[in-house]
Amino acid sequence: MSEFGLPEGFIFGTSTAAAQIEGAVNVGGRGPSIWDEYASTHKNILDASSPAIACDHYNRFEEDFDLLRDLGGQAYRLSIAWPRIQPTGHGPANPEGVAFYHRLLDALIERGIQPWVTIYHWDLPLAMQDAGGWQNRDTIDAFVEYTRILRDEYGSKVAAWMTVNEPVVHTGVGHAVGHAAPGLMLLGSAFTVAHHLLLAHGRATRVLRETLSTPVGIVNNHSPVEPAGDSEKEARLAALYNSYHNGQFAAPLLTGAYPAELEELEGIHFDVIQDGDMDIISTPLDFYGINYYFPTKVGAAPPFYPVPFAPREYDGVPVTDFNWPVMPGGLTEILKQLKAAYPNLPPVYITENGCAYDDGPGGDTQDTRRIKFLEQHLSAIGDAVAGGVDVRGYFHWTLMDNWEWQEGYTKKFGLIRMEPSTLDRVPRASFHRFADIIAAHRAPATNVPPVIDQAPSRARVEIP
Ligand code: GCO
Repeated sequence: MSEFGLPEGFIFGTSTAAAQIEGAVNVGGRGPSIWDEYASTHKNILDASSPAIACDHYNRFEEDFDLLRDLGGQAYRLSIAWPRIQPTGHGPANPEGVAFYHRLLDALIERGIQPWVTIYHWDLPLAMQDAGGWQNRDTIDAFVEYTRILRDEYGSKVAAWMTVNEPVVHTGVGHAVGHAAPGLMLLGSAFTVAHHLLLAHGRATRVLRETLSTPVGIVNNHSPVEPAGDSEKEARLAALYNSYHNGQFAAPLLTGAYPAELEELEGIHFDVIQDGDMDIISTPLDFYGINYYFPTKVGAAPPFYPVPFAPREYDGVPVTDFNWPVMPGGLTEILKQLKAAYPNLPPVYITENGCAYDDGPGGDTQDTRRIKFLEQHLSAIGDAVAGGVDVRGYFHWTLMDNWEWQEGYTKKFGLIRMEPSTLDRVPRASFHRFADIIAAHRAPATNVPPVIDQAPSRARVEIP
């Protein structure tokens, strides 16, 4: 047991996504993705930046992985950009893209770091979107082909596979309300997208297992939900939001059925589900990835709102630069809730957790808030472990400040400060604190009193 109540064998790492760090969008035969398009056409990025450079990790990954080695974690979660492997989402693999990820994986392995690979972290090839994207069931077949390429190329190098990242955010923010790529406002009918992403997950899982015995999981964003007040109406809205945010993804994966009450939401119809789909979606998982950032308080929506519920702020709770409440207890709570709701929950890894804080001039140069956030969330995991949840690892979001989607470079989530104008990397105090936590956890326990051997040992006998 560590300082935070984390079990022996618990692994530590950091988590990143291709579109947020790689840059080099026109290099090596990569095709455009929906995020390149969203950032350029829709002018929807807070600081008008784009993923074109991001952290230039494409050219600097050796330097970044040296820092990762200094951090000392056992594992690193990265994503592969589909448009680098198949520029249009179809057809033969692009040799330069394939070679790039071989170099990347080799560089990790050489440094003794396990590569944990996300197959899809939201960067759909743009040509696929033009053909209907995730609303089109054919995209699932294309995803399976893409997965087969990754399996055959990288199967011997990858330590764990994660099929899809946060389908709830990609569906809700990207396809229901249009605040992220591909910028569609399908409202309830975005349920088709959710269903297709889950099916893509299930089919990819089966394809990986045809030839590999590597663990396979999915990554879901989860948030415990509470009602804003104690009326029956508010309790009902909170339950409905819980079904939308958590149940819509956990239930089909772990029980083979969507929560029935989802159909109460306008536009959600289960008639997109075809025979056999739920069996594929509920293909058993080797592990379950959870991204946790904050809990959600839910009240009634104002008039003309497309859904009946709306989030409420927490009073008197500190917030990050993203205005997200810092509530580590929510992590313990959601872990316990998921375990109670799904007794067959496989071993859990926290695949993302982190906070945006600027430590620039005038900011928190000691990085104390990020350190506290990290420590409190590790303790929250320890509490869940003590409560019987099998949590086996923690990936901090994220290694270095990156291109934070619609927020551009304005939100600083990194253990390493990355200056967009110079691309310089400078580890923050939280990097050093995390390195110490990892080292202490990995080192053999030194605070255990030595066992006193009652029987005279040979050495003792030999002493004159
Ligand atoms: C996610 C997002 C990350 C974000 C992070 C901070 O998986 O949640 O994929 O890419 O950068 O959540 O907002």
